[in-house]
Amino acid sequence: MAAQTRAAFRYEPIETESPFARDVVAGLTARPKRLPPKYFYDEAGARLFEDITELPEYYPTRCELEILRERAPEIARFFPESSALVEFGSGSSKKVRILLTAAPTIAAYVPVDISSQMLVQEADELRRDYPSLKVLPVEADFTQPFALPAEVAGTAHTGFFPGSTIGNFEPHEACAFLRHAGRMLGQRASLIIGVDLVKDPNILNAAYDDAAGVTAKFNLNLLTRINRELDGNFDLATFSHHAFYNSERHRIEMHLASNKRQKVRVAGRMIEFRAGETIHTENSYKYSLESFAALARGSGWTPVSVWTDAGSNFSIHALVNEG
Ligand code: AVJ
Repeated sequence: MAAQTRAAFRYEPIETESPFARDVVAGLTARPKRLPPKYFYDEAGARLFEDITELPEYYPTRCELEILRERAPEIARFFPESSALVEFGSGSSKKVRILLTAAPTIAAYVPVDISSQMLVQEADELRRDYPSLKVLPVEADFTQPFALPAEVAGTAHTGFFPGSTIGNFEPHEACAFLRHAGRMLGQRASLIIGVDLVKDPNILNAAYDDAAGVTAKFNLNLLTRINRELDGNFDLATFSHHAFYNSERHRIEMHLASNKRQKVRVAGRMIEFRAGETIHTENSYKYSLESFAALARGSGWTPVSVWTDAGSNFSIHALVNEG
């Protein structure tokens, strides 16, 4: 087909495309097909995630907020005088506000997020509400190396990585991230990190396949984003959200399953789907208190405190970087 040949040549070679285009083409031409979960968070996706955090089935955010409210004074002891708090994947600032209020020792707050809209808006609101706090947002993909603002170079740093976002990494990637964070935050730095816990699979399955279908919309929004940004022609009505707990691997898996055999255009390539074939869009690893402490130790950190909510659904660990 002449039109299709022309279209294929119009596209840039894969090396010169955006990271999003490169990752999507690589993931959809791999077997099994996969897409990195960091791309969920365009403007619509970031909003859908905020809706997820309010679902009755999605316990992690509520449980983590419970721990933060209950334990803020104990957590605040990990923030040295005049220090900088660096938050990985800041999103909405609801959680960090609890810490900022409990710890006036924090002089600067460095939110790092891939979603620029939310980053700028939340930064403005924080400057209004905490007038003596330096708010220094960094728009970056924290799974890749990035630089901290020069303004905080001379000060002590504490990391804050809430939400169990660490669960999106494969265990070996989580280890690499923790090592990288340790180097960036410096010797003697602490890291306050939220980690979702292994539990009854029924509770886990419900949390990622809610009755209102918000998680399904969040998952499918990735295809809408590809259609818009990479000239895709995914028909969302022909894909369904699948989420289930993989108990051997201690992780929730999210997939998008093609309901039929079909071809889809993405960034000038044709991607073929078998009936029932899935795109693996997310893993959300669950840990025990011990398994996470062991991962932290193996990544150069020393676990010093851990807190859970009353129902033992979720944990927050305090790790210290002893160099
Ligand atoms: C933001 C990675 C912590 O794994 O629970 C929620 C994302 N995906 N529902 C999680 C998510 C589907 C969330 N994290």
